[in-house]
Amino acid sequence: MKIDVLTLFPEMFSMLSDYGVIGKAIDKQVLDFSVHNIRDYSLDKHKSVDDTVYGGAAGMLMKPQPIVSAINDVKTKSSKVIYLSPQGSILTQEKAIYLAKEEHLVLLCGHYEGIDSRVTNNYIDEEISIGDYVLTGGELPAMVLIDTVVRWVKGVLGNEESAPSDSHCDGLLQYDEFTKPRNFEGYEVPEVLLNG
Ligand code: 21W
Repeated sequence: MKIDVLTLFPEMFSMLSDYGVIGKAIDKQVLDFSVHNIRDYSLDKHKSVDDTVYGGAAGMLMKPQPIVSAINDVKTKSSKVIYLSPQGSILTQEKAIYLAKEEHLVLLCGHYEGIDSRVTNNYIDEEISIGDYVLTGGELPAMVLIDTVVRWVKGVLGNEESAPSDSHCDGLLQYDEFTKPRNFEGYEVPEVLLNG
């Protein structure tokens, strides 16, 4: 799978590529991962990426030119372009499994008050939110999406198959789990679990 991230804060993504399961997937070349700074695509003499909102609303919006130039630079016929947006449909396990089947994801991270609607209306295949709370940008949501999608890609987890199909429930099962020691500060592991 190939993933390209478009963001104003590319450094934030080093925590994904430098550690853990995602870092290993990149090392194993199961995941081809690149991050692009939207500011590098600004044709403006000050490399500006935002501007005021028509109609007098407060705040700033990301302007279309740098974003669309960045999308056009990375996308191919087989790309799915996703905008991480508070207005998007909420990311679910089912959605993650479906996205893991895609060849190429382009993830656009917004900042300020969002992006010009001509971008969302004409250059984006899908808008995804990670939940009903307000963040300051799309970078953390993009990392959440990558983390949950990539573990469904074949070869990413230790075993050759992808995450087991019932793992939807695995982490949510309602039984307690214990490791050593058998007695921790007076708290015992239940007797029934000690043999077998
Ligand atoms: C928050 C962007 C609020 C825009 C003009 C004035 C991506 C996110 C985000 C953010 C607004 C996700 C508007 C869960 C999130 C994200 C930053 C307000 C309306 N336009 N999932 N006001 N929560 N958040 N836009 O915040 O970019 S996925």
